[in-house]
Amino acid sequence: MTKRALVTGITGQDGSYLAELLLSKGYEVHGLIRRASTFNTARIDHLYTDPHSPDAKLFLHYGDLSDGARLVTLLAGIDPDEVYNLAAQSHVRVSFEEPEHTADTTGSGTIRMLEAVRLSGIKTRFYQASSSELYGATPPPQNEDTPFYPRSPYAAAKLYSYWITKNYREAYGLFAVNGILFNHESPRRGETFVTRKITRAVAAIKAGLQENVYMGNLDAIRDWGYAPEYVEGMWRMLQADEPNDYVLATGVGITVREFLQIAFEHAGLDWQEHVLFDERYLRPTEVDALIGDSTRAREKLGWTPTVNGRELARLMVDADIEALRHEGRAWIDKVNLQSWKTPTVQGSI
Ligand code: NAP
Ligand code: F7E
Repeated sequence: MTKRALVTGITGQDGSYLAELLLSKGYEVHGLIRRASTFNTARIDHLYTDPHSPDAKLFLHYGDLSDGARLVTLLAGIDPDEVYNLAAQSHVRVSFEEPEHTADTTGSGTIRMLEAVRLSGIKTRFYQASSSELYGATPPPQNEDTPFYPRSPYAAAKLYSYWITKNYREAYGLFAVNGILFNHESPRRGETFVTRKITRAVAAIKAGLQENVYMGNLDAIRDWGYAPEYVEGMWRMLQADEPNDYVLATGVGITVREFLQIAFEHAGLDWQEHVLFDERYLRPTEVDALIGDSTRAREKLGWTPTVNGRELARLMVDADIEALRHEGRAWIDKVNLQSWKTPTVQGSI
C-alpha cells in the first residue's frame, strides 16, 4: 500500500528536503502552498511532474494555516497517513516586527491543523516542527527534560504549539510528536538566516560584486546541523512504535564569529576585512547559546548526524560560489529586490 503524506511548508527549506525523502521512499506526497503573485515553488520545482501523468506522486494544494475550514476540507480529502506541520513564520528577528502574524501562523496555525485532524475524523500521525528556540535563556546542554524559557514572539508561539501538540496526544490519543530541532542549514536555507547570509556574501565578495557585509551579534553560539539529515529524523519519529518528543542536534556549538571565519577562510578571504556591524541585526532579546543533546534520538531512533557547523560553513560556501557562477548577477538581484534594493547581499533583517 502506498503511504500518503501531507506536508505544510513544503516550499521551505525543510519541506523541500522532506518531500524528496518521502518520494524516494515511495510515498504519495501532498503539499500545502500559499497563493502568491509570483511563483514560490523554486525549492520543489525539480520534484514536480504533471498531475495528469499516471506517474505523478507529488500534488500541491492551495491553502494557508490561517484558514481552518480549508485545512479540514484538505485533510478529509487527502486522508494522509502522516502529516508534517512545517509551515510557520520562521524568522526570529522578523517575529519582533510581526508578533501578531507570527502568533497566528506559528502558534494558532498548529491548533488549526490539529483541529482539522480531529474534526475530519481521519487516522493519521502528526509531526510538529518544534524548535530549540524554546530553550531560549536556559543554558546548554539542552535535551527533552530541559526547562523552556522563550526569548522571542517566535519562540513563544512555538511554545504554544509544543504544548498543544502534547495535549492532543494525551487528550485524544493522537500519534502526535514534537521534533525539537536545533538550527539546521543547507544551500537551500532562506537567504536572511545568518549562515546563508554569510555564505552568499562570501561568494559575492569573492566574485568582486560587493565589498562588505553588515552583521549583528557575533557572540551567539548555535548548534548547526545539515537539513537533509534532520528531515530523516522527522520521518523516523513518525515510524516509532510510540509517540514521543525528540531533540535533534549535533552536540557541537560554534559562535557566529567562528562560522564567519571558517566561511571566509574557505574562500581565501579574511573576514575582518569585510564584516561591519549594524545594530538593526540585533534582537531585543537574544538567545545566547544553544547546544543540543540528542541522546534520545540516537538511542531510540538510531538517528546520527554526520555534518556539524564547521563542515556546513565550507559546504555552503562551495554551493553559493557555484550558484553565483551559474546564475550570475541575477542571483544577487533576486534577494535585493526583497530588501529594498540594498546594493549588496545583506537581506533586510
Ligand atoms: P522556512 O524555510 O522559513 O519555510 C517555512 C514554510 O512555511 C514555507 O513553505 C512557507 O511558505 C510556509 N508558510 C509560512 N507561513 C504560512 C502560512 N500562513 N500558511 C501556510 N504556509 C506558510 O522554514 P524551515 O527552515 O524549512 O523550517 C521548517 C519548520 O521548522 C518551521 O516551522 C520552522 O519554524 C521550524 N524550525 C526550523 C529550524 C531550522 O533551523 N531550519 C529549527 C527548528 C524549527 P512560503 O514559501 O510561501 O513562504
Ligand atoms: O540567527 C545572530 C542572531 O536568524 C542565528 C530559525 O530557523 O533557528 C533559526 O533561528 C544567530 C542569532 O537563526 C546576524 O542574533 C548575527 O543569534 O540564523 P538566525 P535563529 O534566530 O537561531 C531556530 C532553531 C529556529 O527555530 C528558527 O526558525 O545569528 N546574527 N548577525 C544574525 N542573524 C541574522 N539572521 N542576521 C544577521 O545579520
